[in-house]
Amino acid sequence: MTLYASTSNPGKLREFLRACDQVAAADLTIQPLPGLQDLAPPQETGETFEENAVAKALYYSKFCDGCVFADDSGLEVSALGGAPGVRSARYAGENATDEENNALVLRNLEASSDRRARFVCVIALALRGRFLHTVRGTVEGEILTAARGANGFGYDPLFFYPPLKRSFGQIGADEKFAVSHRGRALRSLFEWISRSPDMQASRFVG
Ligand code: ITT
Repeated sequence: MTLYASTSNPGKLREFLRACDQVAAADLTIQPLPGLQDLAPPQETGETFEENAVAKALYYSKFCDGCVFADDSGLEVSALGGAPGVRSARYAGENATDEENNALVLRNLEASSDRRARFVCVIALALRGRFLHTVRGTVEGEILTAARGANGFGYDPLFFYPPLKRSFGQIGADEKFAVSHRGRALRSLFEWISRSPDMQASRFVG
């Protein structure tokens, strides 16, 4: 069965495509949603990761015959009351770059000794406009006082992961996927699919 990844974020897509080899459940494979770059992106107006992930999955699944999934994810910083949260991609403004978003997080945390943060990833699965399931993955860490490393994307260079004593910007893609919010969510999704009789039925196979 092919699952189509509906994301416009190249960092997420890279992780999903590479992950597929790692998670490697029987006969499950991930491909980019064909033609996504020609579609207008859906509005992300939800107040939760779940709402946004479901809205994106439902929207994109209308343009495809197979199962489509969408990822809504972001960084929750304790001292910022959970911000940037669902606004992670647009924290410093509508078309903000990763560097601008990272700089704003550092600036807003300048006076804070509480550096606790978590990444959250919610993946929603849909088939031809019908909602199927969501899964959630999280990972706890700390916000550094300056970026470290150039791997990954988004807030990775600011996110220190204590068990590995390095930031997500300093670890490799496979190491990140083994512990990350996205890796956890995707593994849950694969488990759910492998346990779901409906998903095994041929009418769902894209
Ligand atoms: P799509 O909606 O098309 O998937 P997007 O980038 O707009 O792309 P989101 O609305 O879910 O996706 O925003 C997620 C933001 O959270 C992303 O742009 C990063 O800034 C941040 N983020 C999510 N996962 C991350 C990760 O693994 N590492 C670093 N930053 C991450």
